[in-house]
Amino acid sequence: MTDTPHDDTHKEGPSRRAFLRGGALAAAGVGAGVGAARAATPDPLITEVQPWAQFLGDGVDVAPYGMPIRFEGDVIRRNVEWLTADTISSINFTPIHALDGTITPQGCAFERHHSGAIELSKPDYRLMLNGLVDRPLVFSYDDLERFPREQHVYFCECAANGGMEWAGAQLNGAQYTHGMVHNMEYTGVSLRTLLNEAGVKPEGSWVYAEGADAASNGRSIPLDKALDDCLVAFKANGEALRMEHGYPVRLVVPGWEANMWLKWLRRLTVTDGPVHAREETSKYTDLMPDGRARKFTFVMDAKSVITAPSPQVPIRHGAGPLVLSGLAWSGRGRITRVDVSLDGGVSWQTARIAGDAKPMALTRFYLDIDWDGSEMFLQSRCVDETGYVQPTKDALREIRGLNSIYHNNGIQTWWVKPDGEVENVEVG
Ligand SMILES: Nc1nc2c(c(=O)[nH]1)N[C@H]1C(S)=C(S)[C@@H](COP(=O)(O)O)O[C@H]1N2
Ligand SMILES: [Mo]
Repeated sequence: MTDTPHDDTHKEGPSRRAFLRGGALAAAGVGAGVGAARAATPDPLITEVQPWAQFLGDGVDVAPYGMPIRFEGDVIRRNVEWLTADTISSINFTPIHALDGTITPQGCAFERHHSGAIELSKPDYRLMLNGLVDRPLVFSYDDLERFPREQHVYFCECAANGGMEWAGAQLNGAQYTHGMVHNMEYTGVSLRTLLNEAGVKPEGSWVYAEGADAASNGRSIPLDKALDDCLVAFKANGEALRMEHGYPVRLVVPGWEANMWLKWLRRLTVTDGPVHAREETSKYTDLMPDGRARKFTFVMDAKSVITAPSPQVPIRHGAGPLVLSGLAWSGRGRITRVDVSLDGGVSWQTARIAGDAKPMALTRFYLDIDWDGSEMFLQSRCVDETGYVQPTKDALREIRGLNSIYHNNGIQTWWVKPDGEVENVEVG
């Protein structure tokens, strides 16, 4: 799906004609503002020469590597103190409520470490590929740069994203309920290329991947997936990976839970089965009500959330034109449709998907409405190319009970109050 132009035929939104009329009236100096624009009244920001026009700005040598302007100082990763005992083995959250588009800047993309982020230089970097292969190999960073490269945009979502919401609405902000996700454009070498270089023996059926950090975070990946679309990546969003995202090299496992996306990738061992040597290998399971556990739930099911308005982004401008903006993604392919409800799932309207929906990547959607100022129960529900429809939280609980932590892709509800404040709630 692509962008549809915002025009008079779009029933739910403020009409373009209303905007134009508002502009014309304002220019003529009559009437109040119509639509989202305001009528022209004497305003010192228009009529007076401002300080920034009276002095010279910074020279080109002031910021060799630029940071966001200080007014955007709130758009940062945040952690929740009570969630973990320390910040070394912990997680923080992407400020998805404050971002737009689909690409997550590395500097505010969530981090999850089991033993802290490590500083590993390119000269010190080695990747070993061994196990059930014809030729065990070692690659330096420079070696990796000599293999044919690929570029893809993918989301990376921790299986625990939304994990605190199983028992009921808990954390008040899209950043906290859905912010264990980021979306970057990766450059790297196909894992298939490296595996073919080493020659996988016929008995090989899994690849055990380990990181260079103290925890190593060893994870087993089925060989089919390793040969399909996994990337050994060294650039994200055009520049080197940041330390916290695995500099200089990380494994990208498209659509699958983030714990398999090994950072500071150190070793790949081809095995004839999954390795359970480490406690973490069996950690990411979903405990069911009867005490049994779902295992190998690698794919991240389709999910969506309205990022604004949301608890951290209340409506400040009152009734009238309002842009509802959100993200949708699926580990099984492209997002084909997103529906938005203003009344807690009673009625639905189809949102606009912005740009091209890429497979296994964050997809931006918008719905332009004319808010009448009454309370709303905002929800979004996405559909992916397999036809899978994002379920309600209650539907998930019916199957999984309340013991789960991982893989909560249920529909989120935001209660928008008449004063514009927004709260995380559940309806039903
Ligand atoms: N080497 C290593 N890789 C790792 C981890 C780790 O602790 N060490 N954590 C995993 C988990 S659980 C997640 S959610 C993702 C987080 O990636 P990010 O920090 O780039 O967001 O990295 C994964 N890869
Ligand atoms: Mo994770």
